[in-house]
Amino acid sequence: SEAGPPRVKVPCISWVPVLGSLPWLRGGRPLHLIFTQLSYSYGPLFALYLGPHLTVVVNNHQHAREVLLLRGKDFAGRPRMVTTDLLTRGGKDIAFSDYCPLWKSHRRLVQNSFTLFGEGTSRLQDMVLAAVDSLCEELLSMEGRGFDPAPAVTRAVTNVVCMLVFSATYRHGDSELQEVLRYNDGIVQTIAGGGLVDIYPWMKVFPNKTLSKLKACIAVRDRLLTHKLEEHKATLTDNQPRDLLDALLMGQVEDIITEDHVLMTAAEAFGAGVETTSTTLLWILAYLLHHPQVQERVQKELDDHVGSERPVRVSDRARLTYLDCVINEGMRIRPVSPVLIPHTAMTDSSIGGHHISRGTRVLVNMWSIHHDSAHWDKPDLFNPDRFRDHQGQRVTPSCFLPFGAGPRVCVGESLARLELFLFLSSLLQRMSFRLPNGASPPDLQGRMGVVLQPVPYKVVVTPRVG
Ligand code: HEM
Ligand code: PLO
Repeated sequence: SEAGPPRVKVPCISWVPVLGSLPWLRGGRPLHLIFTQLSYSYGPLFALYLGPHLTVVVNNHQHAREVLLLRGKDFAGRPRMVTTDLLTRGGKDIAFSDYCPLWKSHRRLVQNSFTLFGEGTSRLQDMVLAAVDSLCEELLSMEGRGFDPAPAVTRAVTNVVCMLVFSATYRHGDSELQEVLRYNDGIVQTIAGGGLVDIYPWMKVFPNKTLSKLKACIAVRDRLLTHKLEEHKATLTDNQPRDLLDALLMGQVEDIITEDHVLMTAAEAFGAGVETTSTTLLWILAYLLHHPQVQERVQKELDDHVGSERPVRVSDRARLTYLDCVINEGMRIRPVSPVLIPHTAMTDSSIGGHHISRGTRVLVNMWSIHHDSAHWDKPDLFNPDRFRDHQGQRVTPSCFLPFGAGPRVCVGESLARLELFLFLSSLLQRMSFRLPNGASPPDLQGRMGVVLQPVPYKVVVTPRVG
């Protein structure tokens, strides 16, 4: 029988006032790597002070399951952070809003709106396929030359999100699209240098360049989105919603969800939709350059099940199991969000029998869970086959959680998976990627911005003759 609440405390790394444990963290390296290193000496569950904030770091998957699923509600809070408060008007979005009844209905509304466009209709597929077509055209026009695929990929993914959120279709070089790309880039550069963990909350008291650039980019974003919102309000009918913005406006039945919330949701779907998906695609391409035989196997699978006469469709997904494994392996080995978004304890609770008091920040280090050698054979090796069994059936290990889990699980997971599938299958059906002559393969360390991204690299594209 249990003898009351657990009293055992989580082992804590040394700390000093103001700086917290910072002097004990070998600076310069990304936090997920520092945490993984610390877990070797302190054990998989340890605490530290990030600035003034008591933070517990979870490095093993049983503990992660307690935090995200078993006691998901206890840990469903979000801390306030200086930059994300600016970004979301004090948490009027989904990702950075604290847990409360309003957030719950807001999140449900967004989820329903996604379902409306995502799984339910073929419209999303058509949108993605249109964007993929022009991406392929653009990439193939570079034939023979080495180039960085990032700008074209980002533009294509941005186009999909623009269609999804406010029905805009842009032609190459459109000035509004350029504006979107520019402000988004500015936010990405300024919002978080080393992940979304606010180690320096005192930053806000000093006027600084980064913060003013962030504010300027947010102002551009808000002007553009407010314009879209007004247009949508003026042309809204009782018919089918045309896009996410319509769906949000129509779902605004009770006025607890304000226009600010609608605006912040659109902005977030945007940011989340672009950064994560394009970065994941670029990681997978980088790994394919390192492992040409994996690319060949995907192409063989495409030839066997789809051929070259017609575009790949969502309905092909069930048969293209190897491609699915490649996507999963990419998200395992390089999770774009290696410590998820910080969680906070809403009440006194526990992890692994250790006491956690209310208000404690909790970081789930998905990086160390995805590289845990107790659960993965040679975790540093890119090996898509680990997601299939001997009969070629898909397997999903329980220590694989690139989208998180529980009450805070990513709301865009099925949209993201659909995009990753359609983009990669269409690209590899029509072209092959290789290194430019004499170039060394891409650096796989990556660098930590708002997401973990690959260092820019170059590819050469050759058309596949069908
Ligand atoms: C949250 C991963 C794509 C919207 C998250 C979280 C992760 C994640 C790890 C945090 C979970 C947590 O804090 O416990 C990914 C990955 C993606 C992806 C790997 C693509 C490969 C998308 C897309 C959208 C989206 C396409 C929307 C269009 C969101 C939102 C949240 C979120 C709104 C916040 C949920 C909440 O706090 O309640 N995602 N995501 N994501 N994601 Fe994604
Ligand atoms: C990316 C830059 C955009 O301009 C604003 C934005 C909104 C939502 C954020 C996203 C940024 C980065 C990736 C995030 C996403 C919410 C969920 C997603 C943090 C900051 C992940 C990977 O967790």
